[in-house]
This record gives sequence, C-alpha cells and structure tokens, in this order.
Amino acid sequence: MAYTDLNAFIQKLEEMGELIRIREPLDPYLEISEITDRVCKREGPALLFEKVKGKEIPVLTNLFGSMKRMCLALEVEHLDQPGEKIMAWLKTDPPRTLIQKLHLIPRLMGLKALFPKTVSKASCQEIVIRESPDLTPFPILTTWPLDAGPFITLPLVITKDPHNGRRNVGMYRLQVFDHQTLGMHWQTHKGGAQHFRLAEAEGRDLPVAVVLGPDPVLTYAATAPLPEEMDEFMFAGFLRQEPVQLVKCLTVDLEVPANAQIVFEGVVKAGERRPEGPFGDHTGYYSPVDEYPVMHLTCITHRKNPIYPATVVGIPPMEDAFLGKATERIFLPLLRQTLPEIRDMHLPVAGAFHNFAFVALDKRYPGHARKVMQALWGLGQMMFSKFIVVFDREIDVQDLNQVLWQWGANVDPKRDMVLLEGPVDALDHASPYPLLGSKIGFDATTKWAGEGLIRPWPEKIQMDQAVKNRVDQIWPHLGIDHSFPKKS
Ligand SMILES: Cc1cc2nc3c(=O)[nH]c(=O)nc-3n(C[C@H](O)[C@H](O)[C@H](O)COP(=O)(O)O)c2cc1C
Ligand SMILES: [Mn+2]
Repeated sequence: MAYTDLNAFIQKLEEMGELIRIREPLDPYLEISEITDRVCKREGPALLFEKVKGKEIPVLTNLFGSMKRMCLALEVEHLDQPGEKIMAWLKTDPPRTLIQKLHLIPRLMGLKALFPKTVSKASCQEIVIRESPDLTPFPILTTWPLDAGPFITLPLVITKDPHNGRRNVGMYRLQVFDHQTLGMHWQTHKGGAQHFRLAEAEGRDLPVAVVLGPDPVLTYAATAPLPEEMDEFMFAGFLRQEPVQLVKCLTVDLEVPANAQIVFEGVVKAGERRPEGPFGDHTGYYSPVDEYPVMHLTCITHRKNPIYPATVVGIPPMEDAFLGKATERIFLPLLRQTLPEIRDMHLPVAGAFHNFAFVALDKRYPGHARKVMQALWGLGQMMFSKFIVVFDREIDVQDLNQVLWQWGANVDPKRDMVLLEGPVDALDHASPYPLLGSKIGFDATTKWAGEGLIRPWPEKIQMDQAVKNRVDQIWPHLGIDHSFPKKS
C-alpha cells in the first residue's frame, strides 16, 4: 500500500526508529543546517525540528538519508527492484495461451496506476491564501554562511509545455528574494527551463506550482532523469503502484499532488532575470551568482498543521547521495535496453553523481569501450559525466579498490584515453566556460591484438582451485578467524 501522504511515511519512520523529533528551539538560519549536516554524514535518522525560532511550522530534514529509508520510501527491499519491475513490463510477450492471458490481467490492471487521477477535494488546499500570499511564515532554511538568503531545497516544480500541455516535474531549488518572489534555479538543460524557453519565445509568462512534501515517492520522482516527454507523476504512479491523486490549482492551470503539505502557485515572468546565488551546493562549493528567472506568487495553499521538508546539500556525502543511488539502480536496466553490454555502473557519491561513471562492460569487439563512452555521453543527463572509466565485465565497479587497481593497471594514457568537448553540468566550476567544457574517458579493459596490442597481455593472478578447496576444508581448524577483531 502506497503511503497516503508524508505524515504516513513519518509515522512509519518513527515506528522503525528512523526519525527523531527535536524539541530544542533552533534557528532556521544555519543551526538546523549544521545539525542536519552532522547527522547526514553519519547516515543518522530523519530529523523533525518541532520548534523553529520565529516560525510556527516544523521542519523535516534528512528524510531520505540512508539506504534503509530510501528503500522504505520506495517500499522496496532493495533499490534494484523498481528497475527489475520496469523490465518485467517491457519484456511482456503477447500471451499465447489462455493461462498466459489470465496471468497478464493483474499486470494490465497495474497499468491503471500509471495515470494520475484528479480529485476535487485535497488536504493540500485546506488553507488557501489568495490575498497577498506571503512566504514569511514558512521556515525556509539558510543552509551555509555565504548563501544569498534562504532557499527552498526540496521542491517539486511543476510546469506544462506551453505547446502540447505535457507536464514536467523537476526538483529545482528556489531562492527567497522577498515575501512574494523566488529565484527559479532550473538549469538550462532541464525540463522546466525548456518549457520556459518556449513560453518566453512567445512573450508569455509560464505558470508554475511549487510543491512541498507530497508522499516520498513523488519527491524522488522529481529528481529522476526521465526522458523529456515522460510525466514524472506517471512514473511515480508506477513506482507506488497506485495512481497519484492530483487537484487543480486555484490560480494557475496546473495540477498538484492532493496529499502535499504546502503549495506555492505563481508565474515565471517572460523577460525577467535576477541574480541568483551564491548557494552552498551539492558539489561541495558555493555555486556563484548567475542570472535566473523569477517566480511571482499568486496563491499559497497548505494543509492544516503543515510540515516543511528541506534537504541540506554540501560536501558529499549528504542526503542526496541516496536519491542519486536510487536513480543509478532504477535506471540501469533501462540504460541496458540501449546498451545491453553494460553489466553494471557506479556513479560514486563523492563525484556528486556526474563527475565519475565507472562501467563494467561485456567487451565484444575492438573499440567497444569507446563506443559505450560515446553512447553514455549522448544519453540524457549522462552527458554530464566528466570521467567515464570502462572496465572488464568481471570487475566489481561498486568496489573502489578494484576500480583504482584496474584503472591504474590497465590504462596506457596515450592509447586508452578519449578526450572530447561538450556540454557540462551547470554547477561545474572547473570548465573554462559555464556549461561548456571537456570530458575524458579511460578504457581500462583488457586490450586485444585487434586494438594494436603487440605484446601479450599478462595473466591475472588466481589460486589453484584444488588448493582453495583443501584450504576451505581445513580453515576452521586453523584458529585464524578467532584472531581477528570482531566486526560490529
Ligand atoms: C536536492 C536536489 C536539488 C536539486 N537542485 C537542482 C536545481 O536547483 N536546479 C536544477 O536544474 N537541477 C537540480 N537538481 C537536479 C534535478 O532535479 C534533476 O536533474 C532532475 O532530473 C530534473 O528533472 P527534469 O529532467 O524533469 O528537468 C536537484 C536535485 C536534487 C536531488
Ligand atoms: Mn522531466
């Protein structure tokens, strides 16, 4: 059963000892951030700050900040499960026998869950503020000392394509400029920015809804790198196996999740830009001031006694590590639809997800590693990967010791390096230009004669199997295990 709302998830976490309530009065300016940072770094519990200085509304942080909570959020045992489920769908063959047809019916029923349902009454609209909507009562955090102000950090930003009406939901932070205006930090590569580009080209403002605290699956879905034309709420319906319930906004032509805590409705005005930032970002650096569009509030709605959710980003690892991990696992099977030769992929947390991609490849022909790099650089947000390193199929790319061993041992930099220029992540500060820089690939696979190898590739060391079997047998009598300190 999908979580009915964020409160249901909070209750679940509390029952499992995965959430603690903090009653000490704390400042939304830096203090809550510092506490959250310390807890994130230790993969500690979700934190519900009940007393926020100067505000009535409690703040929730670190909601997704452990593998266990990320799995609980998606209601799975393991993060590979949603991807496996998607593949089972894609691989459904047409039924040939009656029995097969009967088996298919429940799965087809499950398809209904994909489509969002519109409802007329919603808890997110229990309280409606149309007259002079005001952000002041909301405990929006300032997370780092050099930040330009408070930022909304865990929002779902909903827009529609002004031409075909298709919805996009993306997580883009918003800077509070004043009690009614927000800086809209959708980067130029993202769905929201594309909708605004289309509207602005015709001199039109773009309606926007900013949603805080729907059930956790929806929040995850807003971060997922879906193909441009795919509705994140359909994807969420698939993940939660129940349709997302939407309600019409009151002042803009958009729908928002009925179960959300808080909704900010508004428009992003054509032709308007304001300096946004600096903001202590998930790269571990402050992203500098840049010109971004501006959202003007038209209405605020919220439930009675809302909770304000936030995340703190900073030097990794932080909470977003687990949102990223979910994406790595869920999208791998989909990626393998195009690139079945990829065995596994690791986007390490310390690389803020786009700096490194380590790939295990079932190498089939000369130059195969290069083909895979180039395919990845052409695939959605994988284009941001700054270092792609390709390994042989048996290498566990999740194990950084194996990664560094093979990367170091198997690469002749001059022969095995691919260097190219192209778009880079908007937050990359190392590239010579904003948005444009270089990327590098390393082929760390075993090289073949067909790839110009003129001497034999050496044999990897392996123990004799008969010896291993004998040692397995006598091992318990040797008393060696007792001499190791016990693992906690
Ligand atoms: C905590 C968090 C904050 C994010 N902030 C931003 C942001 O400010 N701007 C942005 O363009 N992407 C941001 N992202 C990444 C996008 O949410 C992500 O690229 C998503 O796939 C975009 O959806 P879209 O493809 O529908 O645009 C953030 C992600 C997370 C997890
Ligand atoms: Mn999208």
